Amino acid sequence: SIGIRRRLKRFFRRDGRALIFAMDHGFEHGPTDFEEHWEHVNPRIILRKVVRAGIDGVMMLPGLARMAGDEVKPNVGMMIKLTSKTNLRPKGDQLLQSQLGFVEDAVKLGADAIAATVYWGSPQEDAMMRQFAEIASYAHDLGFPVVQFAYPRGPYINEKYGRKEDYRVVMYGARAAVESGADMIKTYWTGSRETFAKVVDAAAGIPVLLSGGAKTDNPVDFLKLVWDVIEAGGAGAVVGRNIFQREDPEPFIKALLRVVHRNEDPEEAAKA
Ligand code: FBP
Repeated sequence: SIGIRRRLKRFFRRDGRALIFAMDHGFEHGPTDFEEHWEHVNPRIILRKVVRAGIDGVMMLPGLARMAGDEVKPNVGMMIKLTSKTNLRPKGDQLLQSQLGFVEDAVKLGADAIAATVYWGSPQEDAMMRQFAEIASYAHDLGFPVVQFAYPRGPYINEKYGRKEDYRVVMYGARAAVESGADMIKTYWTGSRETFAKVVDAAAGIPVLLSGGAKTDNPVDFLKLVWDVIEAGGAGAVVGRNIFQREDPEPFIKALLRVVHRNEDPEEAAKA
């Protein structure tokens, strides 16, 4: 619908690319993720910084949106994620994300898009698929785009492919996201431009964004990774730890924006 298309555009610049800040870690990993730079455990402080640096969009769970959503200026896309899991669960039970909020809540909180994770290949795939279908059906009815964090994981994937980042696995997850109705996909890096380009192809025109991952010691290494994603036809990145675990995230975000939107060489972007 026109509503879905208009809202999706709030995240992307005219080049069709976006840099989105992710901040669901306090729930999904636990507050220890913020200990690298403890000040950023306060959502207002870090959101103010990322918005000031010119970020295109932000992603969070409903509670932080309610508390600090007013830091997200009207020109910044707001993505509200409705599923998660805590790291407190036994490892074997962590292959399922549960729904912790509802589409209507997200709409009331000013969301421009609704996000949900699916662990494709998990023993709990059935429940997650159904959960995604319910969220997507309702959101689409109301004219809201749906973002799928398409994360293949589970024992069978490890057994058959060795690692969840194998491009055949990531590509499968991206394709499953498309076929289950996602309007935007967030997924893992496959290790090379060639393989990531296949993931982008499998998504058949639905934008594919990189899921940031653990902070790299050298900031330029992360800029290079994002540059590879862009060169492979990716639509940008959703980045958490590589932003909020840095002492001074603002210049780093500006460098990321130059790589994403101006195809600037990572070394040059880092210097500017
Ligand atoms: P990062 O850039 O820090 O990796 O954030 C992206 C993200 O998807 C978060 O939204 C989420 O909390 C986390 O990574 C999940 O990571 P994992 O399930 O791999 O531990």
